[in-house]
Amino acid sequence: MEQVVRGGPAGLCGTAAARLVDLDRPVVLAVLNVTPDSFSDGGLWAREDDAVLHGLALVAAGADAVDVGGESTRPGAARVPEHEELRRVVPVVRRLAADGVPVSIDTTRAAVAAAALAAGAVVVNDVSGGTADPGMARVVAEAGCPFVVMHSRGESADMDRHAGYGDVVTDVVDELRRRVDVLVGGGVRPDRLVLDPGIGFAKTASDNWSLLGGLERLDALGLPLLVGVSRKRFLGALLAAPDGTPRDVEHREDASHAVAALLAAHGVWGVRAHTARPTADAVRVGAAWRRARGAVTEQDRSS
Ligand code: PMM
Repeated sequence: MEQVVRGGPAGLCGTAAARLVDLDRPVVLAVLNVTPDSFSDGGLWAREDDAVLHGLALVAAGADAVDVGGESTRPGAARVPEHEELRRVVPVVRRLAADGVPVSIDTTRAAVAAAALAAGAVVVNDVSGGTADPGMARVVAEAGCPFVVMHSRGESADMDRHAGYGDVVTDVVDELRRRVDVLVGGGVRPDRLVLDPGIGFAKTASDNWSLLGGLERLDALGLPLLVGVSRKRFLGALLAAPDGTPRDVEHREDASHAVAALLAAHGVWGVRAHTARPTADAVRVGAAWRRARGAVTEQDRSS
């Protein structure tokens, strides 16, 4: 029978992280933005206690890990100073990790990644794929932790200007391959890497769909994939009203869950999402679909 989930990254040590390996479905990485201005949950969890309670609630509802971010990456967002990002995320990471929650830190700064790892985070998720801070490779190499290398171009403030591709899948695959080479050259073990096509980052809606339709070509890079589509603009555009008004962020959930199921049916390693229970249900459906399809293919082969 086909494998349901492509092997995840190595280096997930400790009891909290042990929950992320050997699942029969993709990992659900739940978003916890400790920011006043993220595009869908900005301001909701900006207070430390609220953020911790929400993180625990996400895990209780079926998330496998929580991705804590202290800097909005929404297109056009301005950067926050490093000391402010540290102030936002470190106490939340520490308290969630102390409660046994596997925590991923969503940052492009090496110093924030290092502080979060010291506070108990077990994964580093960098939307710049290690390009924003030359110190990032060393931090993740020394920690030996899994590193999510997301594809993007430019910074949040100007990324929309960079959405120009020949063939978007070819370009993203090539750019990710180059990132992997640089990171491995910088001492990061290849088996620690997870790749992410960066849906919505320097990409048009049509680019995003091309990437989702072309995941096999990303699989060819031979590394586990994480994909985040939850509540993103391209879903708002897909679900637009007849007059062209995009569907508002709060009402993109069902579409987000539909894509999560399809991603699981494809066999990605992980899905990044704002909801826990419906996303966990969706990936279970997709994984069961994939198993059933594998079993049928197996029968066809042996008959
Ligand atoms: N998307 C956002 C932030 N961080 N990290 C990864 N690896 N992949 C993503 O698609 C991704 C990310 C933007 O969404 P948010 O503002 O809701 O967190």
